[in-house]
Formats: sequence, C-alpha cells, structure tokens
Amino acid sequence: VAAPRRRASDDPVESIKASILDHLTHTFARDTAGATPRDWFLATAMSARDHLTSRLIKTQSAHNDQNVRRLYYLSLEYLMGRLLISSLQNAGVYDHTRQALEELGVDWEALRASEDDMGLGNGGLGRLAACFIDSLATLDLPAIGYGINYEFGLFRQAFENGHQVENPDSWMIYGTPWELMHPEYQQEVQIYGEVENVFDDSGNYRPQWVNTHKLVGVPNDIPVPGYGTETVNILRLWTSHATEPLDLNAFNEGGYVEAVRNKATSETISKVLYPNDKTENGKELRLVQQYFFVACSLKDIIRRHMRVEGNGWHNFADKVAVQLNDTHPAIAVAELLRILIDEESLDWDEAWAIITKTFAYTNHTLLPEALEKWGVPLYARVLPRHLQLIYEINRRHLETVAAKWPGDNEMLSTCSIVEEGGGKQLRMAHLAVVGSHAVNGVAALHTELLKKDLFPYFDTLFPGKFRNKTNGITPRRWLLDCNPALSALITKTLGRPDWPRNLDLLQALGKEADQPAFQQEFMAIKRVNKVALAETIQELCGIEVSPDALFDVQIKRLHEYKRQHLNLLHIVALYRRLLQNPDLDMVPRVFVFAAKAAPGYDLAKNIIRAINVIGARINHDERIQGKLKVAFLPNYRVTLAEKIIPAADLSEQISTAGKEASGTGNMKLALNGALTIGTLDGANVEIGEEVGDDNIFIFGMTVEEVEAVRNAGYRPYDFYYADEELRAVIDWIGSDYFTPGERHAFAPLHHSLLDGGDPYMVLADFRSYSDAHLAVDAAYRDSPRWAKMAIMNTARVGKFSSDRTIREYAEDIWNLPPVPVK
Ligand code: 26W
Repeated sequence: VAAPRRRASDDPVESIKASILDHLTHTFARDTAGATPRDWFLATAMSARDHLTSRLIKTQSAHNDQNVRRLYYLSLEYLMGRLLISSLQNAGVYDHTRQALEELGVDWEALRASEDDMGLGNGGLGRLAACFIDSLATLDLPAIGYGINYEFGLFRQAFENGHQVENPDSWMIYGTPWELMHPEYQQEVQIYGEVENVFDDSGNYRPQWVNTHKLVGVPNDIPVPGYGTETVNILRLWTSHATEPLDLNAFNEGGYVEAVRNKATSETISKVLYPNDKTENGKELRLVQQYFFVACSLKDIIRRHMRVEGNGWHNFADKVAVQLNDTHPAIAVAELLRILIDEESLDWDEAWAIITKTFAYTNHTLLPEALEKWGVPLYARVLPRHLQLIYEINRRHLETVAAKWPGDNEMLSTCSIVEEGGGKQLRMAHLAVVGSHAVNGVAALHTELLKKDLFPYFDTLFPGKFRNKTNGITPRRWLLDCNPALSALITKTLGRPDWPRNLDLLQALGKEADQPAFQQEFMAIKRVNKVALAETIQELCGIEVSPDALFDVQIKRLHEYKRQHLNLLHIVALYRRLLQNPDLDMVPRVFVFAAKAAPGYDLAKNIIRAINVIGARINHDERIQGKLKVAFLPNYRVTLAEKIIPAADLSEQISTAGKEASGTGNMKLALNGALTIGTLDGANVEIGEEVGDDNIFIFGMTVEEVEAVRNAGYRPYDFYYADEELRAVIDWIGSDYFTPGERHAFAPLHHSLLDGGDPYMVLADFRSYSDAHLAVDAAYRDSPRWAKMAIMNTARVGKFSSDRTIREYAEDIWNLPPVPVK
C-alpha cells in the first residue's frame, strides 16, 4: 500500500516509520507488499541519512562561520564496512529504528544483511583510517577525510579445492545510499605532459607544465557522524571523469568507439583498489591514482581556504593541517610546492615554510619491501614538473646533511630522497620525512625501531620530529555495535551508558572479575556469541563445531611475517599428538582463520591452501573425536570480523618480533574478552603492559633476540634436527599425505621453512609457541580463572580507544582544538 507523504509526529518511532515508508514509496517506488529486504534497507538508510544531513549542514556552517582550523586526512584506503548500524547508533536513533521496523513487520536480520561492505581498503591501514574518522567526529574535531571512490573495493574471496579465487567487489553496482554527489565542487587536474623552460622578462626561470592530460574529479561525500554529539564530518571520495565525455570529431567520422576511449581511460583511475598491502612500486596506474586524489584534494582545500581568506597564503598553515596516511599521498609535498611556486609565485623559502608546517606523516611498516619507491623514468613521464621539484628539494636537503656531517658521502647517499645505482628511484618515505614537521610510528616499539633502524640519521638531523602515536580502535563499532549483549552487561554493571565515549570507564569491571555471578554472565554472553559463530561456520564452511570448544582465532591479511604457518605447524603437531594418543587429555579447540592473500603472492596462497586442505582432513578424522576443528572462513572483511571477534576465546598475534608495526585486531579481540597469545611485537607489548602478565600469553624471541640469532647466522635446520616433533610435522606437510595423488602441493611452504631460510624464524619460535599453548590449555580448564582473565582484558584495554589516539594527534601534532556544534 502506498504511503501518504510524511507527516511530522511527536512520537519518534511513529515518525521514523513514516520516514521509512515515505522513502520506500517516493524514493524507491515500492509498496510494502513487494518490498525486498534490500528495499527496506535502502529506505531505512535514507531515513537515517535524513537525520545526518541536517546535522552535517549545521556542522559545516559552524566550521565555515568560525573559520576554524581543520585537519585533512589523506588516505588511499578507507575500510568502512557496513554503515547502517553505526549511522543509526551515532545518530542516536538505533533503538527507535529497530522498533519502527519491528512494528512494520520487517525482518531486521535480512535487512541488514543486504548491505554490502564498503571495502575500500586492504587491511590495518585502511581500517585505522575508518576508526580515526569516527573518533574525529566524536571528539568534535573539524576534519575531512579525502580518498578515492573506488568502483571496485578489495576483491571477494572464495575457495575452490582449497585454493583462493578472487572475484570483483562490485559493491556500488546498484548504488549506495550513503554517498552525496557534489558536481559543483568538481576539480580539474592535469597529469603527463612536459616541462617547457621559459624565462620571464627579468630573466627568471618560469617553467611551464604543458601539453598535459586533463582529468576531472567529482566528489562523493559520506556523512561521518560522531557518537553522542551533534558533529557530522565528511569523508570526501573522488570519482574520476574525463573533461570531455565524447570526442566529437572522432564521433562524426564514425569512430564511435574511438570517441569514448578518452572517457573510458579517465574513468579507469577510480575503478579499482590495488589489492596489495606490500608493494605496488612501478605500477603506473597506482601512481596516477595517488596524484589524482592528492591534486583534487589540495585544490579543494585551497578553494575552501581562499573562499574565506582571499589570497591568504600567510595564514594557510594556521588553518590547514594535513596528515599523510603512509607515503601513498606523499606526492602532496611536491604538488603543494608546485602550486605555491609555479602558480602563486611564492619564493622557495616561503613556500617550503608553509609546506613543512602543513604536513605530517604516519609510517605503518618497517618491512623494506613495503617502502614505496618510484622509478625516475616513470615519474619523468607522469609528473615531469614534480620530478624537477623533488630534485631541488633533495639538493637543498643534502646541503643540510652535508653541513651536519661534512665530507661524509656515504651519509649523503643514505639520506638522499633519490636512490642511486641500478635504476634511479625516488624514496617516498624520505620525501615525506623531509616535507613534514612530524613523523609518527603507530606503537611504542614501532616508533623506537623507526628511529633506530629505518631513519637513523633523520632522527639526529631533525631532533623531536619523530613521535609515537599508538594506534586505537573505535569502541563504537568494535564493542557497542558488534557485541550488543556484552555492551548491555557493561552499561548495567557500570550503571552508566557513556562508556563508548570514555573507554577508561571499563576499568571498573575489574572489581567484578572475581565475582562468580558476573563471571557467569560474562561467559554466558561469550557462549551465545560462539553459538552464533558456530552457525556461521556451518553455513560458510559446512563444518560442525562445538561452542564448548576453545575458539582460537587468527584473523588478518595473509602474510609470511604474520606467521599463519606457525599456527598451522602447531595444529598439525596437536593432530599428531592425538593420533599417537587418542585419549590425550586436551581442551577441544576450534581453530578459526580468516585472511585474504594478495592475488600475486604465491606463498601466501599456498599457506591458505595448506590450512584448507589439512584442516579438511583433520575435520573428517573420526579418530580424534572432534577434539580439533579447523575452519577457514572465506572473504574476510569488516562484517565478518564483527561476527568473529565477539566469539573469540584466544587471539593469535604471533608475528616475528619487530615486524608488525602495531596490529589493531589484537585490540579488538582483547576488548571483547579474548586472551592474547602473542610475541612481544607491535602493540602487543602495550596490551601486555595494560592487562598484566597474568592475563596474556607471551612467547617467542624478542626483537633483540631475533637480531642476535640472525647476526649469528640463522639456520632453520638446526631447529629442525633438534626437535623431533617439529621435524615430523614439517616432513608430514612436505609429503603428499594430505593431498593424495598430488605431490609437492605445499612445496612453496615447505621450501620457505627450510631451504628458503625461514625468513620469519618460524622454527626458532615453534617450541616456545607450543609451550604457550599448553599454558592456554591449562588456564582454560580452570573456568573461573579463564573468566577472570577475559574480564580483565575487557576492563583494561581502555587505552586502545582511537579517541585516545586522536586526542594525542590533535594535541601533539595537529594543534587542533575541538569545535562543539550548537
Ligand atoms: C600498495 C602498497 C602498500 C604498502 C603498505 C599498501 C599498504 C601498506 C600498508 C602500510 C600496510 C598496512 O596496512 N600496515 C598496517 O598498518 C596498521 C595500522 O597502522 C598496523 O596496525 C599494522 O601493524 C600494519 O601492518
């Protein structure tokens, strides 16, 4: 039945009902009888959006009217996940909307399942950006996130015969209700072309960037509401278009396909997210993506500033702070310099002062292969003027280096932005460090290693530039929204509902950790969440698991350094122990994996296959009486994480010490009452400090030990021969036992562990890891002890709220005061 136009109602539930029905009818032309869950989702999302847009307008006018200082977050990735629940929660209409839908007879679960994830990121870095913009809005900080509106997000993963297969993620094929397109703010930018050496009348060098290719960026804005506040910031994502939709000459000559070629090429830029979180060095389209979004964003920032300030370069850096999320947007340093010098005719020193006051840079990795470098010939073709400017930045930078270390040529080449030898390459991290006033690592240990190993001389050259900002996660999505039962228990126990804005309040749960009644409530919720996950495992993997088993979870991108293969070795060792002693007294375990491998990363894909195939064999072996199960859930993404994390007992954070910059999944799992088994790496160190040694299982070599063993010449065979069980496990995996008729199926894995030199020292840490698991087993048998440990984890990880992280950035790096709205 068609609804009448919406009428205002005093009853919030009635007015939400009216709003949803109104959108169903007048926005989507559906009646209630024929509406699919997706129609209901769209109508509900539009109704939520109505709440947000009026607040968005109010927020933006407040910021504009007061001409406030703003933070601009530049990131090539935003891993947002679904937006419905968080939008409703942050708009403060979640309960009323649920009730409205119930009264309308709509199936809520089906409705929410019909929203596709907004998966515009690879992993930790992209999800961190999403948590940060949530915190920025919640803390009333004036901020805009800039990025790319990829038509295809991270690929969808399926398994065929245990192999990963990738499918395109066409998440917006039927449109998305959250984006507001703003063609009036489109920006034209240029790329390619060449530099003409022109001199003006006074003989000054005035280079001209000519014969360029023009592109148009059209912004799509996503509203970003804070929780428990009026602020609604925006996430502005650029879509690329051609300046001319059609080449009329070609068209008139009958070249129909030729006529739209330029359009198709231009639109390719925002087509697809690169699925690699290691390296895309050398990929031209990736460089074009970076420049396109940086150039559009800077133009937009300058437009906003000049609208108020006229020709106000003098106070640009007072009003504008730009954070570079890794080096992916580091070309912004050269682009702003080009604008200031070539277009605005500022002199070098003035321009450089503005730049270094404006930019700050966050480093997210120490892995050498993940550090961005671009070949000079590619740069010369795509961004010829920027290359000149980078050379000049480098010339001046090397003057300071030479002044500090006179006569030291080695130091010059170490510190240079341009790497000589082989083909010349631009080191984007060096450009970002030189062009920024602050550089930060993402965990205490990571920042120390950054100063010591990655940029040793820069810390001496620029004292005080390097800071730590330990990562955090938003407690809204990662507790309030994903674990409603635990959230309700917390609100009841604390006697106040505002803990999602002040996560340190959870400390008070510590007082209940010894209380049997509280322990039972806490663990009963965990069990309900495990039952739900068990159903999902049945649905997605066809594996039956018992919610009484210990749920042992490793969920993250698949990478050698994260050592999913160490976990696998332990599983195979347990399997072997059970076969040799079927009565072995052990706590039944369900090993849960979820991970995507970069499509070109063969070893990572081989590890996925090994876990799938060996897991299947274990799952079907009746001799072990269901004591071991292995489930690799396909298509890991934010939505799946929200399902797994509340159900986890044990959190695997087992990277080789010194390799994981921070980790953020470790924080999400601990917050939801999972205990960590982990190395002293990344933020694990700080999690251990917060929860206490009794409430975490630490194993393995420290950074110093890793270094010492490597310097002494690490030989995996030493460990292989010294440990009978380890040797048997590796030999077993290397045989065709698990893949009858298919020999050497896991040869890449087997090779990596032994003849390949075991670069991440899996063998060296195996025994210590296995022992830590025995301690886990013992702790889990003692249910009150385990419950207490789990509660202590939830109670003591308040530090890892991204609100704390963002407050530190705002105070220490951005100098950004909050601006309350109304
Ligand atoms: C395409 C090249 C590329 C290279 C590196 C893409 C993405 C990257 C990122 C640096 C990879 C990444 O996500 N790093 C992770 O960042 C998280 C947030 O700070 C940390 O918690 C993780 O430890 C770190 O691996």
